[in-house]
Amino acid sequence: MGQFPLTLSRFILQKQTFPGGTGELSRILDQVGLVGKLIAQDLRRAGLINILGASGEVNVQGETVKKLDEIANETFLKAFRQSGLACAIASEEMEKPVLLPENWPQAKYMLLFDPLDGSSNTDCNMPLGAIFSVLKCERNDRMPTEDELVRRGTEQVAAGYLFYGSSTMLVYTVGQGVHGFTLEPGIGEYLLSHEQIRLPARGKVYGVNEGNYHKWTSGTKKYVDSLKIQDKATGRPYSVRYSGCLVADVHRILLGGGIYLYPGEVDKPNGKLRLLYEANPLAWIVEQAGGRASTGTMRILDVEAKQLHQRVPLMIGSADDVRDAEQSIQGQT
Ligand code: FDP
Repeated sequence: MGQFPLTLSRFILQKQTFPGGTGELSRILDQVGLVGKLIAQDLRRAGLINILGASGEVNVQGETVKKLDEIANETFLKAFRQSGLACAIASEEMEKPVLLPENWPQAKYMLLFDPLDGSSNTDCNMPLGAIFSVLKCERNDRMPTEDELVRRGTEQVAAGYLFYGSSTMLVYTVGQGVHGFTLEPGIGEYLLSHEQIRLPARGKVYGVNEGNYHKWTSGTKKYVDSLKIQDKATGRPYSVRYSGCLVADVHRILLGGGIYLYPGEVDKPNGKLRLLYEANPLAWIVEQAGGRASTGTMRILDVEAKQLHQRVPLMIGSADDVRDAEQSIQGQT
C-alpha cells in the first residue's frame, strides 16, 4: 500500500517549525489555499457563468481589467479582511494598499499578491495563476503604513503561488525548501505531491516573449540568439515554452530546469513585471529550490524596493542558465 496522503494543513503542522511561531503564518498559507479553491471553482465554470472578458475598467498599471481579475482580487480581499490574519494587504490590481486596523495588533503579517497572473489567458482556457508574498510587520507601537509594505525580497517570511492548470496546485516556501501540493477535487484538500523541489543547474527550455525581440538590448538579443545555436555538447538548441502566464512558465522551469526571461527593453529598461507581487516571491521560491533570479545585473532579492508597483527585469530559473544570461546582458560574452 502506498503512503497515506499528507494534506497541506497536516504538512505545515508536522514539518514546518517556526521558532517562536504562533501558527499564524501556517493559517495564512491555509487561507491562501482556500482562496485557490474558490477561484479554481470559478475558473472551471468560467465559460458558463458570464465571467469571461473585460470588466470595462483599467487598472493602476494602465492594463485592461478582466472580470476574472476583479473576482480573484475580491476573493483575496474578503478572505484576508475577515480572517483577522493580516494587518495590511496590497494587490497588483489596487493603487493603494488596504490597511486593516480591525486586525491590528493581533495580526502581525502583511500580504502582497497578484490575484490573477496571466490574465490574457482567461478567455481561451489557458493556464492562470496567483502569486503571494508575506512580510512581517516589524513595529508594534502603531499600524503599518504603505512604506512598510515596500521592502526588499530578502525580508519575505513566506512566498508562493497558486497554479490553475490541468490541476490546481499550491507551491510555497517559508525558507526551508519549496513544497508543492495538488488539489484533490474529490475531497477538496491539497495533498503533498512535490516535496523539496530542486531545479537542475541547467535546463533545455527557455521562455520569453520573442515578439519583443526588436525592443531588446543587444546583450539580451545575443543571449536569446545563443540558445538557438546547434551545439550538442551544451544541449542547444533549447526549446521555447511560453504560455503567457508567468506562474505556469516558472512552474515548468522549477520542475524541469531552464530559464524564463522578461527582460528590460531599450525604451522600457525595467520591463513589465512587478517587483513586489511577482519577481520577489518567485525569486525566493526559485532560490530555495537551488536556482537563481536576477535583473541581469543583480540578484532580484537584493533590489531596493522604492514603490509598491515598481517594475523590474526578470531572468529566473536554473543557476547556470541565469548566469549565462547575466554575462551576455552585462556584455561579458
Ligand atoms: P498578464 O499581463 O497577462 O497578467 O503578470 C504579467 C504577465 O501576464 C505574466 O503572467 C506573463 O508572463 C506576461 O505578463 C505576459 O506578458 P506579454 O503578453 O507581454 O508576453
